[in-house]
Amino acid sequence: MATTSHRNPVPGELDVLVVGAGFSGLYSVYRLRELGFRVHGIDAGDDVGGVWYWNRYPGARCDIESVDYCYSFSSDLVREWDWTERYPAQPEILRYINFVADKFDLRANFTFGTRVNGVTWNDETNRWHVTTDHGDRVTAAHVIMATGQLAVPQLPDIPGIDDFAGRTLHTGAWPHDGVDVSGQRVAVIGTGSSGVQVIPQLAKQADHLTVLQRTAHFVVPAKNHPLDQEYAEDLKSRFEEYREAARHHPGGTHRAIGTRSALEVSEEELREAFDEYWERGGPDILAAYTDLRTSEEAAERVGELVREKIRGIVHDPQTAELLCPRGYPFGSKRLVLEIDYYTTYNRENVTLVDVASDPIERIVPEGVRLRSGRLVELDTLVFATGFDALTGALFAANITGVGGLTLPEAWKDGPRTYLGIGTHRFPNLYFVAGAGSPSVISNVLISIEQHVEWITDHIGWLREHGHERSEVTEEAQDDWTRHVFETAEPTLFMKGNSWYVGANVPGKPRVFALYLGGVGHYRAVCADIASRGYPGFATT
Ligand code: FAD
Ligand code: N01
Repeated sequence: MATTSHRNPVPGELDVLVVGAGFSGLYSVYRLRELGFRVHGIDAGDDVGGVWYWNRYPGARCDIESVDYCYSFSSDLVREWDWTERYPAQPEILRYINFVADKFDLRANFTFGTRVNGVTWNDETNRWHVTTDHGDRVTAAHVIMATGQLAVPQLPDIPGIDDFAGRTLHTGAWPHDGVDVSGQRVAVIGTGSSGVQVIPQLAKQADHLTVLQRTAHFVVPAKNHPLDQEYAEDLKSRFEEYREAARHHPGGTHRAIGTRSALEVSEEELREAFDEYWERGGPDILAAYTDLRTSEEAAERVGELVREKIRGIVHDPQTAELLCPRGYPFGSKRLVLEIDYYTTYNRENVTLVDVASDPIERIVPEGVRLRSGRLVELDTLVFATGFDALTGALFAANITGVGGLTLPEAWKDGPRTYLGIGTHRFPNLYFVAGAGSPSVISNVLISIEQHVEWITDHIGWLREHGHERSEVTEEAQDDWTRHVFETAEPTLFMKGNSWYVGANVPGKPRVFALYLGGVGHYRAVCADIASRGYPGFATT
């Protein structure tokens, strides 16, 4: 493990600088080092892990199965690592990432505890000039922004947020030495994936937990369980074949894809299927019918079945009704997986407060004051309020391209990319698994490996062909951005006020910027472009 006391120096001259030491950054550095490039990575965190380094709140866990949420590039790695649970918890994923970093000696090529705060293109030298908050100055031919999708915690715009006399925490920046809330009055704001995971854990410890809910999310059981070792061994014995199938699947998973509309099945048949999915756990119901992502009527049929389940679990009818999601279609926000979430509301020490009907007016030294005048007195206030997704970390890095154009200026109406990989007027700059690509709509690990391999192959190709510069053309970018929009437009995603459309960040353009054309299709498009000498990139 790295420690803050030792900081690897950042080389002044590089072929490639990688920003980020999560799954994307680690694999980028590994691959470029294998290809013989002078490569170095920088991360603001004090060690590897990315999301799994920062999100240490109790209950943090993956919603993709462990056997899928892992690298596939090394058969030794696949053989040597054993997952213990169906859905791995944060400590296990972080152990896995550490295992990878140790196995491939990746820390030697990273500087931690360092934030990149300036990335500026020099059009005369065809180089990026990068600065950090430690005063480092780096010149790099290429920069890979492996800065994640959900790396910048977002605090709500509530007046008085700094006035609170107790402790405030954000799930995305959880203290490394843990938090003991025994005997305390605690509140959580936010009931998305993070809130749903942290609430049951805090309820077990706190004297009293108040959940301040603005919108109830659709939540289905994870049905997590210890991983059957025979099953895991069997997968390992045919892992490449198993993974290859996922690489060409629309979601980068092994989810069965239904061929019928949810509107054409009888009530009885729908219920039977729904109950089966509920018992099995996981988000696979989303793919069970052809139109759950496109028809509000179809989505509502399933949405109502979720509400029925909630009413069956939560004892207090008023609380149950408040927990029933309404006002947006099932599936239009990320479907949340739960462990003990709904049953937590049957505990005596948990209160659900509807801050949609009685909004939070201000945070005061004693706690949270609602518009009605009600004061929720607190010792600890937890924000599970999400992230400035996709563009947050990129904009914060102060990237300036050709002619002094900044990335926030270039993307003022939303991200504009070619393949999600690059953007016009920012040559030799690459994004991993972000806007314009399947990203978090897929099993991100599949998407990360594909992107890193494509980007590093491209950099290798440029070297082979004696090119110094690769810039996305405006035409290719316009076409791709239009295509991304066309895949999103018919879906229900635009109907949910979620981070998917930037709704959680004031002033962010309302754009669904992820590519919904399918992981397999996307992969084929990228491979085709590479095989044809990278049309859409002006290379010189
Ligand atoms: P990250 O892991 O976000 O790493 C980016 C790194 O870049 C961070 O360490 C950050 O410190 C660093 N960084 C950013 N800006 C700078 C800068 N300017 N200077 C220096 N360093 C910088 N995806 C799934 O597919 N399934 C899941 O179940 C799932 N669960 C998730 C749970 C949580 C709590 C969160 C927040 C996300 C989850 N995701 C999930 C999405 C997750 O983002 C990806 O799965 C994956 O971990 C992303 O890896 P990454 O390396 O691309 O980015
Ligand atoms: O954040 P979110 P998250 N007053 O944006 C509420 C991944 N992830 O951290 O819906 C009151 O989803 C907001 O309410 P509303 C996953 O991709 C995965 O939970 O805007 N409430 C909402 O309830 C996920 O989608 C996993 O009305 C306020 C919540 O805060 C993504 O990360 C685990 C408010 C934010 O929900 C983000 O999830 C964790 C206010 N002023 C994260 N402002 C797993 O894999 C915001 N809210 C399991």
